[in-house]
Amino acid sequence: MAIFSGLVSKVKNAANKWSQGVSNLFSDSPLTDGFWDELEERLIGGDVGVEASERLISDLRQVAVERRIAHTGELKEAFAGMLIKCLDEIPGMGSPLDISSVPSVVLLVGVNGSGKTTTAGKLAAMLLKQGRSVILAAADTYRAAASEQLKAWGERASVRVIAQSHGSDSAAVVFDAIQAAKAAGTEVVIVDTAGRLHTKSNLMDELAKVGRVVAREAPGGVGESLLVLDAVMGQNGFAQAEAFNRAIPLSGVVLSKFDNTAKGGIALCIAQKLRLPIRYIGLGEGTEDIEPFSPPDFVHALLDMENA
Ligand SMILES: Nc1nc2c(ncn2[C@@H]2O[C@H](COP(=O)(O)OP(=O)(O)OP(=O)(O)O)[C@@H](O)[C@H]2O)c(=O)[nH]1
Ligand SMILES: [Mg+2]
Repeated sequence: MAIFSGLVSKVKNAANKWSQGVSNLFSDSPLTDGFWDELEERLIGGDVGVEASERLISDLRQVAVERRIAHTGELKEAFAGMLIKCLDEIPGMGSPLDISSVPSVVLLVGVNGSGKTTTAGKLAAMLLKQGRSVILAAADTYRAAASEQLKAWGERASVRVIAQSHGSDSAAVVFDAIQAAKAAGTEVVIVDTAGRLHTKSNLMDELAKVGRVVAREAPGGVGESLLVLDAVMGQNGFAQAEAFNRAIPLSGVVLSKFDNTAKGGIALCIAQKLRLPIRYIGLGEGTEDIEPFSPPDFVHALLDMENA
């Protein structure tokens, strides 16, 4: 049953006081103006974003009038439905990796420390568990310890890691990895790229070059390019998305470190502002701490509701 799925229990554990605060607003209390003020404050305070919060509240007010609702608890179901709709209206929300061509290439991009290498390791382990063959490409050739870090993930998951020496061309590493995958018939190449500030144009050009190599060498081109966004950064992480999208068209977001944020509303804000699907959510530092993003499961966990 979906209610026991990893996402629900992990989000419930992680979803902290913020979501409890929102959830507790829906109770036996009479519906007063104070409820609307408090709901708005909590949504905006929880990183849902001003525009999305205002829209949600105006829609919910309409429901309250139409249905002549007297107690806040009667609005909870409708509110959950609105949150799910907000997320579901973005095409591809929660869809699994497209690994239809062999080899398929999955690029992980993002600013420094967002969780790319960890996500690469987790996704490799997840695909392996699904019976897929995987190669990891250590395209972070900047940071001295980067390929060692990826190799440790490779060892943990028993996945081959293609790396070159520190300072070498990251596009060359990706080229090598694709050739190795072709030679071995490996189904998926997961590319861990270097963290980069989206404002550094030379680094963004380098990413575009990696994209061109993948487009040329992989049969399906850039299958997936996922922006790994740190949930703790909240809306401060948004400026980067546009710049990354320009260097390499993004196919979605991995929302990492959700277990560390005190503001679970960021997922809704990503949907509204970035119009990019959240594909996976990171909920810890361990191999298994990644889950496909399911809007109904996520919202029901946030609002502490049973899944329908
Ligand atoms: N709690 C928690 N920690 C995470 C998660 N994902 C990554 N981390 C931690 O965040 C830190 C940075 O993760 P990395 O995977 O090295 O990030 P990165 O984007 O590869 O970093 P650079 O290569 O330096 O740009 C590490 O300490 C990870 O263990 C997550 O979902 N939850
Ligand atoms: Mg890294």
